Amino acid sequence: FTPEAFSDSSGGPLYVQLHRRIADAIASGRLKPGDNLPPERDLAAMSGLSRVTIRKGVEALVASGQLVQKRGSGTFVAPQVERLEQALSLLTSFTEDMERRGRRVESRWIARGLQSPAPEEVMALGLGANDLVARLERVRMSDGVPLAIERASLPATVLPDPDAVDRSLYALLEARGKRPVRAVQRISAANLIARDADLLGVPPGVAGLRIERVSYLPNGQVVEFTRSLYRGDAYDFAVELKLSP
Ligand code: 16G
Repeated sequence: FTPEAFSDSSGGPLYVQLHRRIADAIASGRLKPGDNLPPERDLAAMSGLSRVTIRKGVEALVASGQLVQKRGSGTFVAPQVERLEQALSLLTSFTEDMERRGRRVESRWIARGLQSPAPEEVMALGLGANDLVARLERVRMSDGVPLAIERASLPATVLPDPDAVDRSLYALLEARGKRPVRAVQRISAANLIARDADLLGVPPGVAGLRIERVSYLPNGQVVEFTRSLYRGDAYDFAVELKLSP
């Protein structure tokens, strides 16, 4: 961060140059997760840039999740999560996916109970006018790291007692002979709004993946309509493709 490193002409706005230098230092490992960034005034003295420029560059890195600011103790390189590769062709549960990797599974309950369904739940679950829906809302975590927010809706006929779900919904359904055997899943991009970002411990606006799963019993009855938000920095989804015969 010497004054020579920042040129007025070639590299675009100065705060963008600063942003790029810090991002490069993180990518190359010269700055490591948990490292404390020097205070704004020291960075200004080292680089010859104004404090306003430093602040702008740092704020952009906080917004993109590469730096975190802790009140009273400064700015740090954000902890990195290990990316998980998740196969898309198997109908597995979060608990199974994590246990297969030898990871600890935890969930934080946000809400659960029997309620009147919203229009999209009526549609997805094929409910009648007076039917109830069991809602399970959890933050799914592994080894202490929040990975996804999951909002599952099931017909009350399938799950009349949402409080019976302990660790694994699929384990409970399996024990009752109601484990789904087929599902349709849709994945799309989403920027995480403040509330969801907060639940996942990431800055608002960062990239997430919205996943919708509708699962079926062998007789075609819908078991669950689950809407999840996965951290974009934690998942790679993989699927094997074959040439059609
Ligand atoms: C997975 C499923 C979710 C299912 C849950 C059950 C996706 C996108 N979602 O997270 O639909 O309800 O597993 O997990 O894969 P559990 O058995 O651990 O409660």
